[in-house]
Amino acid sequence: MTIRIGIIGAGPSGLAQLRAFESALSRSKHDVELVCFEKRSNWGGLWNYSWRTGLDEHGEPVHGSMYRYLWSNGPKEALEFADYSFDQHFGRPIPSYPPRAVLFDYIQGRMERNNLRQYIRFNTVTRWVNFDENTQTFEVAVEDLSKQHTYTETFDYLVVATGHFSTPHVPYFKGLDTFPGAVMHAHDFRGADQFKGKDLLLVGGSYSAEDIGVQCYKHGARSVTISYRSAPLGFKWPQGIREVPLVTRFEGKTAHFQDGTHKNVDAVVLCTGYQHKYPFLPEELRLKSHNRLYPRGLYKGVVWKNNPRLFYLGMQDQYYTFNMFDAQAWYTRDIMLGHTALPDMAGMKADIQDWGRREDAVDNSCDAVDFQTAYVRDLMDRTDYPGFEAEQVAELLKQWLRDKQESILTYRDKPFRSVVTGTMAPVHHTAWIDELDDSLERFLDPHINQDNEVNA
Ligand code: FAD
Ligand code: NA7
Repeated sequence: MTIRIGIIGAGPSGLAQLRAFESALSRSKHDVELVCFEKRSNWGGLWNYSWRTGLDEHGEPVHGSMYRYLWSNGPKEALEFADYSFDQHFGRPIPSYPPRAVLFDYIQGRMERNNLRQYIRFNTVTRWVNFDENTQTFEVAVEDLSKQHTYTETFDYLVVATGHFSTPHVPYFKGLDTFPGAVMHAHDFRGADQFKGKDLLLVGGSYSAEDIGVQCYKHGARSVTISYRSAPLGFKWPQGIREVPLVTRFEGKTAHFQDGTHKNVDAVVLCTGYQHKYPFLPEELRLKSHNRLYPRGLYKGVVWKNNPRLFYLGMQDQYYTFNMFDAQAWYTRDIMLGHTALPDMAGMKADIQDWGRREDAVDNSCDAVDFQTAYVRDLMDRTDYPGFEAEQVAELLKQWLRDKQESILTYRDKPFRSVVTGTMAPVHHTAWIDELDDSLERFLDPHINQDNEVNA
């Protein structure tokens, strides 16, 4: 009997699931039918940039949180697909920190090469999921947004790959309602241009505050003030960026901070993180978590313990991204194909508790890298995903952490060696701080030399 598998989302995680199945199906025959629902008109998830904010052309919440001038915030060698190298895709070595469009091209290349678009129903949003205990199947109600047509399909297994950096977490600070300038969440930030010459306040102490801060500095903001809750990011900031404790209230355009200081600002960007949100799932199937390395309730970080026919991909806080999604997808594929058996409920619970204890012992970023490396290694060892040296990637990620401590404005200029091909990346033709053009064409232009001159 044909096994029907539903996948929700065609971002890097959902695409990893399609690729994992395709790799098995190309080697031996399995009676499997794959259907991937993607609410947007193209694949790539967050890497498929949208200028839109708020609601999209169909009146659906805009998924995208990425912005213009977004460059990879970690070395590409830490996320390289083990079955599709950067060298293979671009035909030559490229620098270690590509802009968004280049990574989108890379994600897309692997899918096109394997003809995987055929499985995806674009412009199709998942509205509701119901699990039928009698038949042990999922009824998935979706809407074809182009045709405004709603229908239901039945699946034996369901994979949720809708990402968790899309629905903003928006706290209130006293006086924000009468703040006279722009107030937005990082989810709606689309580029630094509008803050040129402005005094900007960012609230938050993690990746979004760090990156939006340096982007706005680079593109000409007059000042960037980063207001943290728990701890400062602590980088050696250039003049023009500083960190202050949490904002307590706004009076007009004046932001007051916990340490009694204040600052007049023109705009506020709340870099206060995202919510796990799965409005299409009933409560008994819904993951409830904050952004963490090991969301509870998921065996091996992917199997919904209370219903092991349901899988979640990519729901972790992420040091590893594309290659971790691959390891997850290969593992869930093997469960669905019956190649890997799951332990009983007690066994799954004990394993979740064990990883939970290990997560609780994580004390700093290096520990977090080691934790996620061990997690990826555990998954890879259970599948035939073409193994990569995760332990070498861990060293590379720790170097990246040190590079950022050394210089938050130049860490993106460093090259790394691929653990997949052994190739050393070239140094980019232009230092990141001087490069205002984030297009693929300019990044890959072989005629621009390191003095930023164009050779014939
Ligand atoms: P997503 O990329 O979010 O894709 C989810 C997909 O599901 C989307 O296409 C969406 O339209 C679809 N979807 C959602 N709901 C529904 C529904 N109801 N029905 C149908 N389809 C639906 N990672 C890095 O490795 N390097 C970086 O530099 C980096 N920078 C980042 C910068 C920002 C601002 C953010 C927010 C994240 C960044 N990330 C980065 C991490 C990012 O999470 C991953 O790279 C990756 O995009 C996660 O893939 P995903 O498929 O799990 O989720
Ligand atoms: P993160 O990494 O989840 O961080 C969220 C930040 O927001 C974190 O520093 C929180 O402070 C802060 N936060 C949350 N609530 C508040 C309130 N109420 N007040 C002040 N500060 C708050 O999200 P990011 O958006 O930075 O990064 C997500 C992804 O985007 C990441 O993977 C990158 O690749 C890009 P805390 O430190 O907990 O005190």
